[in-house]
Amino acid sequence: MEMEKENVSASDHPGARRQLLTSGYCLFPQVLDQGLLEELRRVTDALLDEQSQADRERYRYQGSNISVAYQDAVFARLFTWPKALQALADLGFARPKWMSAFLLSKPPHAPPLYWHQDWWAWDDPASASPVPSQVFLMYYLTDTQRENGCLRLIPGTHWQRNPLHDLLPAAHTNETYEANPDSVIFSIRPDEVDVPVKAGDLIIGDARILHAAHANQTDHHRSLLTLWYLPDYDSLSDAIKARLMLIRPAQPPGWSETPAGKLLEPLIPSYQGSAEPIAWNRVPGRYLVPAGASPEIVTG
Ligand SMILES: O=C(O)CCC(=O)C(=O)O
Repeated sequence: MEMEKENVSASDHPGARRQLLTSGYCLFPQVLDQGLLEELRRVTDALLDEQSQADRERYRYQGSNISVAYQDAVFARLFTWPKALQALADLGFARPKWMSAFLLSKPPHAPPLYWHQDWWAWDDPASASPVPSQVFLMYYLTDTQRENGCLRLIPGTHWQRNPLHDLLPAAHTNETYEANPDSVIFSIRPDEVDVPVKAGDLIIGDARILHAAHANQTDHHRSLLTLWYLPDYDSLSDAIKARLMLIRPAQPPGWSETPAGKLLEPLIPSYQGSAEPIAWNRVPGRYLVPAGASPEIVTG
């Protein structure tokens, strides 16, 4: 029995859900295969070539901020990748919906990405739940380490207040895009951890967690696909569902009839009700637990 336990991968491990709930992220090694990785590198490199100079400048801290959805059928394969959906199911999320995805690619010698969190419905009581309402699935297309801009995060900040919360402006606003490189939003934090990965590993994280990325000090670009999912869509409030209908990527005409469209269709969220969309609020507020509380508050 013990032997079996030692051989299980992170994706089978019951500890992965506990880690997601208490620390705010977990790692599933080698989820993408080489063929898909190569196709993704080819398609994303072409998208990067098409970027305008204005976008390169505006998103210099992200490296790029390109919404990816319907440009190429490979993305529908990625969003519905069975090993990733299995990882979500192993975490207890058997009926997820896909929300959006972005290509963040740091060119050679690019600056760090600022600290931020990505949840946007902080007025909804679900913001206090130990279970995430929204998760990222991050796939780096190259191996990462500190030198080429790996992910950094502050464990536990998805449920617990941290001194950094008081220092950050709302994420992804002009204040962050135009921040000075010596701003506190780029600071080294005492409680941060690096999350280096191999290409094709999958990091699943809570949208509420504080995270950032190191500078890319190498001569090679470092690409990341961040996919956003609603892990338990049915449980979301109508106000959140109504807002999601306003922000989802627009499908090109006829796309739902294509093989890629049919593949992705079961993961597309829908809402026919008449609720008022919840306000867009990226500032974490009363639903975070004060610093000093025990993680038992999360797992019970
Ligand atoms: O570039 C990175 O490594 C982090 C990207 C990120 O913060 C995000 O996608 O929300």
